[in-house]
Amino acid sequence: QAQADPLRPRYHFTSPAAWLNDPNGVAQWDGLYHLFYQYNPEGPFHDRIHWGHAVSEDLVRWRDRPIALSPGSGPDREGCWSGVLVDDGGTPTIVYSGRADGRELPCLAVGSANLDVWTPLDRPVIDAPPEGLEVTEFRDHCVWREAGRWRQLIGSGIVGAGGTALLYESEDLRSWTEVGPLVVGDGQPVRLDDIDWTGTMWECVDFFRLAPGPDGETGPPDADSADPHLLVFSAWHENITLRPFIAVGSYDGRRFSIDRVQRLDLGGRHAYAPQTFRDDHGRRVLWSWMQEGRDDAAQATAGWSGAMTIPRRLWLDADGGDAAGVVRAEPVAEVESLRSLPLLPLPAPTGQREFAGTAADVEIAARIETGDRLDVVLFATEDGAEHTDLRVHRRAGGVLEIVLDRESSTLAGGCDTSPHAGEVRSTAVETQIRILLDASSVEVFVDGTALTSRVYPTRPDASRIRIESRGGATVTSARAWRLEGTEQPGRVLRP
Ligand code: DQQ
Repeated sequence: QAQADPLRPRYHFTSPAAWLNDPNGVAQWDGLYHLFYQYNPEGPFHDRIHWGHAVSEDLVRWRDRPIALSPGSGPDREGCWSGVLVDDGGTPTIVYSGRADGRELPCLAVGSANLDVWTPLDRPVIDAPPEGLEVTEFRDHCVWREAGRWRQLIGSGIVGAGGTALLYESEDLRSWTEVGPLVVGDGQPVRLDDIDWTGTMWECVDFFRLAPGPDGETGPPDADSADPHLLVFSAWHENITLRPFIAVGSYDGRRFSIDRVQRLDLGGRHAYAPQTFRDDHGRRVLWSWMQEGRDDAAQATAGWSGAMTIPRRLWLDADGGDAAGVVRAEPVAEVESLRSLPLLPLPAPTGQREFAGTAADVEIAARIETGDRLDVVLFATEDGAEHTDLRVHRRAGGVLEIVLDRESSTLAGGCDTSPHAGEVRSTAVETQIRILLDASSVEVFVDGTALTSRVYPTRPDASRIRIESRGGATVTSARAWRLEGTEQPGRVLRP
């Protein structure tokens, strides 16, 4: 049934069935890519969370592996929440957040050589959040080696102040000493003035260094390096505001001074809980969870919930018109290996380009001067009853803005049809627009600014894609391909 579902993404990673949320333990091990993820095999809802697992040679075609972690009888008996995979001198090791009696407990599991079989310790590696600090939450991990020791960040928040990441140190990954909050200001543990990115906690913190430039060197945090350090976090505000951010700044081995914070994805909760890793090509690769935007009843009927974004390469553009640089994202090049048929133009009014596709890769280059606008209409029916509208326009003052208007994206009730919008920081004369469509997902990249969303067209003919120039916007090139699915039939996975 799941395979016939027209809204189930075809070439994006989804769990075999039921529920998927955060990417976990993203890594390359002996050349093979590993994706672990928050998984509930019992149904399409968040409950007792396991770790699902899949492997890939190329980041886009995946094979399921057995469930890696299941709630046990110890500190993870209520769930195995998000965490990371580290190489402990050749031994695969997972650091994750166990839950027991409503408490959040940092846990550790040791893996077999092929990363299929995991043995958790029967006790947490940290018993409680730091004393003397009133924390809101305490979970999710970033672990690296620095100056001959292990270091770890745990996502947290300080009551009355906002989200933070708590820094710890260890010799052996099993016993940890607190160093303090990584982000500090104004004499407060953490003082952040904009609730929009502060939240009440930072989930899924991820910290690394990245040199400026399209091929900038990247690696774990290193206080001896003068390269910019980047902190990825998902601002959580009592479960209401859920948005991923990335902060650029400097790191002195104890503290991170933020120069600038930017939204990591203009789609907010639809590209949540991002995690990155450095792969063997030296790329900083990012995954996020494409959360659903339809109600629980629709997810229950579908039998599945959640997908991963296409992995993205991050780079730091020092020329983005901002001293601290602009973090850019683009789909990894491997996605091009899924391209099959070029999508051919359909008859359309003059000045428009129209074709059909619901699993597609669209590349547009355009000149958009002040006051001009380029529209790309997606998932449109012939009669216009359903359509999702991407608008890229240059406002007075030269600022380029993207809007994804979902108001008419579906005739179904219970779907989130609010718009997404934001600015693109770019000085490029020609704007590069890339769109990846997949059944119910839309990923847009405008000069490296990402906007991820979900839409739920109901009509079988909601497959038209139309490029329309408004004002003097000129399309200099437009190409599109169908992308082949990678779904494996009959995937069933249970503990
Ligand atoms: N999801 C996990 C948590 C994390 C949250 C639980 C982010 O570890 O904080 O499934 O979506």
